[in-house]
Amino acid sequence: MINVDLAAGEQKQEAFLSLNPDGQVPVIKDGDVVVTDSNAILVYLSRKYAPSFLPTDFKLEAEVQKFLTMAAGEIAFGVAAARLINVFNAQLDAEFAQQTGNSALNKLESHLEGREFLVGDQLSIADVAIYSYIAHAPEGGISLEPYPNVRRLITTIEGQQGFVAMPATQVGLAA
Ligand SMILES: N[C@@H](CCC(=O)N[C@@H](CS)C(=O)NCC(=O)O)C(=O)O
Repeated sequence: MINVDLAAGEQKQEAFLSLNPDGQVPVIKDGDVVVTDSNAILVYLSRKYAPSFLPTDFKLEAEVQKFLTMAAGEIAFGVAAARLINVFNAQLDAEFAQQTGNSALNKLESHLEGREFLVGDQLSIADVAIYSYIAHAPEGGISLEPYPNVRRLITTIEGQQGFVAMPATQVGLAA
């Protein structure tokens, strides 16, 4: 694994741009194959190395896709944006981020009532896709206290064999 120093702008330098012209992490290189974008990476990795993480049943696969869209949409613009504002001082609309974040959490909370996982009866890339920003929502000032089903899913994911936590935020976290 190669860490990219975002604060120093390493992602906008030629070496990195040759892998991802968008100048954003994450990127994976698997042999000759380069894949950018977190959801694309999840699809690639599950198809190639962990097929049980992406069901082939049409209906379940469509369900998974719905949560990938949510991860790149409401979650990115909600809890993830709120964290960017709080931790990295990003110039984004804080009220919009809080509302969008809580709205997505409410949807997840209802969906998870009586379910262990987001899709079907086993872990899939839907759960992985929503995990990081949701688990770190409190860093954006969005409490997970009102969302017990969401907290249960986070605990389930963190209990999986091979789980690796995101490094603690190093910079600027408001006390
Ligand atoms: N849709 C992309 C978004 C990637 C993204 O926003 N990456 C952020 C870090 S989480 C980044 O590289 N920011 C640095 C920059 O844009 O310069 C994905 O899901 O991979």
